[in-house]
Amino acid sequence: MSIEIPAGLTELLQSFTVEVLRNQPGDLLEFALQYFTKLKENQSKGAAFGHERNTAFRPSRGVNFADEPMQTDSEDGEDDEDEEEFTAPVINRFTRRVSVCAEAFNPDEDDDSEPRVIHPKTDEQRSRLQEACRDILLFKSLDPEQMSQVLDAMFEKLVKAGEHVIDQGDDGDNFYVIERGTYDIYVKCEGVGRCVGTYDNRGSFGELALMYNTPRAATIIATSPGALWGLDRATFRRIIVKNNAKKRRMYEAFIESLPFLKSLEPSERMKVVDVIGTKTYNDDEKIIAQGDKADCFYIVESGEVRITIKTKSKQDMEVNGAVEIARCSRGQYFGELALVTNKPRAASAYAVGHVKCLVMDVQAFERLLGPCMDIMKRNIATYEEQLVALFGTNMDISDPNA
Ligand code: 1OR
Ligand code: 1OR
Repeated sequence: MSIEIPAGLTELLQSFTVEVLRNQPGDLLEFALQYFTKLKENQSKGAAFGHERNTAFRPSRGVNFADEPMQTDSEDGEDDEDEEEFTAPVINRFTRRVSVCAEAFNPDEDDDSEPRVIHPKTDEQRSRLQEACRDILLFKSLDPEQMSQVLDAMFEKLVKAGEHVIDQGDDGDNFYVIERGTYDIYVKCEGVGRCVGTYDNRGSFGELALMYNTPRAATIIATSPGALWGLDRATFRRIIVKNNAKKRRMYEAFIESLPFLKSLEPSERMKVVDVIGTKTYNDDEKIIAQGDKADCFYIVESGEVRITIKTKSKQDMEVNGAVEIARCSRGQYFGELALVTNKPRAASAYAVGHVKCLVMDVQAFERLLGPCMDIMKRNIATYEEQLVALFGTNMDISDPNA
């Protein structure tokens, strides 16, 4: 006996799933009720099928993302695709944004006929911009032509202390690279905003809403006068999101194979790939300096990394007052300790030969690797035992300068 799948069932459930992923509703049943009611209404009006454009479904207040009121009116009147609220989803086989998490980039969006965004800059501005973008992980795997288009499209934005650069729940307009200034990250939890992190004169934010077509996931408030470089949504999607599709193909299998990420769902592992950048180091180059403030987490892709620790007493095995305590090779990670303990780097890390690492910033580490924390903490607990085995004494590894 064969079971027949009714025509339209797959598309119906697929579109619904996409909207659930886009809106992340707290109450799934309520969301489903609204979604299908709206769909039925539009179908009765003859509008749902055969429509050319898939527009976003927006739930009404009460079941929206993170308890944040959705924007219900367009403040600036811009013609943005995501501002069409309460429009029923269009179900056809050309539906765009088929999966928000598994495939963020749709090649259909790679419209080379779109005019390039260019904000002219003085030489002085361009050199400041290049300096600010030097360590931006999302830009690390762009080719020179892509990077040059990104730099052309970026524009300077000065902010005052107290200014909200991004508000949680809004639609995403720009991605921002920090040139200077300090910023607080607030995330609403049961309606109450909580400061969950900060940016201190470096880094970037605002990529998530643009990558996944989701509302802004956090509020970013300047806590000092600052300067940012903005990159518009269209250019971000055309270049960065397209490049992420390539990154996924390159790193999917490797990330999949890492035992310490096994607690992550496949879609979460893909998000790890989306935010990582690659960095390469020459033989003996310093990757981490003991005692430094930490802002990154590393996974070795190729080569070997030597971990050393400064000691007070001179011993046979020491080189320049530092002793080798561990080596990390392909698939192993380092640099987690300072991020987990919120303390300075407990050891230094050096390249042995040519080394390539996948690098993640601290915000992404905290946002994405929560489920892997048990494994990492268990491993950290063994550091102390290994220390005792190595030196026959117990040292406080969390404060190397003590
Ligand atoms: P966006 O486009 O959603 C807000 O706009 C930005 O804040 C977001 O992109 C990130 O770039 C940035 N959770 C979500 N977004 C964060 C977080 C964050 N940190 C920075 N952003 N968490 C804090 C981790 C330190 C997780 C909180 C549960
Ligand atoms: P971090 O952020 O402190 C240095 O930057 C990294 O070296 C650290 O994270 C770990 O990922 C890695 N003690 C301290 N850090 C270690 C150790 C370690 N092994 C690797 N790292 N051990 C205790 C001895 C002092 C382990 C010795 C085998």
